Amino acid sequence: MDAETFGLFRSTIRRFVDERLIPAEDAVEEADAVPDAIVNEMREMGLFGISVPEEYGGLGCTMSEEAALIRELTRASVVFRSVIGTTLGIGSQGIVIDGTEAQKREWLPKFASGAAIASFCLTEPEAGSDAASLRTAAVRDGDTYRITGTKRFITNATRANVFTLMARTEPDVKGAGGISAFILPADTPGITLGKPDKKMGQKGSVTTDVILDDVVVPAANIIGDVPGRGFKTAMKVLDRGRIHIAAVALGMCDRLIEMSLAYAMERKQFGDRIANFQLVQAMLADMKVDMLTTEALLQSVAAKFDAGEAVSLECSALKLHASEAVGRIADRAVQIYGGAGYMAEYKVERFYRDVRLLRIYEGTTQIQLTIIAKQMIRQAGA
Ligand code: COS
Repeated sequence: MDAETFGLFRSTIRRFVDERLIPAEDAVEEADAVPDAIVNEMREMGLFGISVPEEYGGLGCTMSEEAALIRELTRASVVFRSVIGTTLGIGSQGIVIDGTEAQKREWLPKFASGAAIASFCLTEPEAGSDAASLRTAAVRDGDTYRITGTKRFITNATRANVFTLMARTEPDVKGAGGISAFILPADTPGITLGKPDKKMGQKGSVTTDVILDDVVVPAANIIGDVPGRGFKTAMKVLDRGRIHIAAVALGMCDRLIEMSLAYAMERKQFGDRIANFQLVQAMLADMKVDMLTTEALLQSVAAKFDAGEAVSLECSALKLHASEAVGRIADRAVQIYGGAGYMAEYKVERFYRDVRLLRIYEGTTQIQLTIIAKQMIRQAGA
């Protein structure tokens, strides 16, 4: 996309956020659902196609461009981003990165247009941070596999037309090597969904269990058509996803700072606006520093990713920093609002709950630390 077209697209998203999404936030929280009308508008704007290469009908944005657009979008409640997030990110990227040409031709145009929604099924009841211990079994049966198991906390499972699903195809190989990634249409017989989870926050973004009971899928649906590579595919998808999550965090940083500054400049105590008190100023300044360091790190990691550099360590550092930074910013926002910050109508308490998930999904802060340290040790030994 040339700079002018990109700039126009970005301002269109900004207008959509200000005029359509922010005014709808309360209703979405109340109903615990994003209205279909908004999903359709996102589809018409081309938001589902951000990351799909142009040759498959998408906008072919670079990671840096995607991050800038997602930052813009997540000035509104992060649940709007969740509608498109799995399709342009973790649900589709396994196919983009490792899929065969036939798999790309079949699925990517549908993702790009928003005609098909994708979800990512890695986590299981007993396999969260230790993803390589997953137990969902895919047993070879002629030209097919029969899959049985349960996937947990699957975002957009209720909307999904297709799952990117990791299952163990070699029962004797423990750990990462025995796992394959499948493209699994959601209407395949044997798939049922659990009840929507009741969550701390992010109301409007639905997660459920995906239960698989002897689900038959063609062997040709293994991503890349090579069994045993699914864990690595998932890890590559998550590296990229961690940059995306940092952009989500940054959008929320922007919004929380905007709101806190406006409130501090308007709210009066002790005969003066609270923005004039140095202890409040310290909180505002700390928020800004957290935002700027996140912004700088995001731009640098996304640029390296776009240049094709190996940035797994950097993706983890970025995701860790961004998610912790927005957590601190949300905490300070509640503090600046004071009693009002604890009350639902002022919204910051909602964002405080919403951003808590960012430190957990797509790899907890603790997992990011272990990835960083492991890589440091590996690099030192090289
Ligand atoms: N890109 C490519 N390959 C990768 C990779 C990456 N980012 N990370 C690991 N791999 C490869 C390794 O090179 C290794 O391959 P070899 O056996 O050929 O050497 C294989 O994958 C296994 O890696 P590793 O030994 O590091 O796996 P572990 O089980 O020790 O740990 C962690 C993997 C903890 C990093 C992984 O399980 C993880 O990211 N957990 C968090 C999962 C998560 O984010 N869940 C969120 C839910 S999805 S929203």
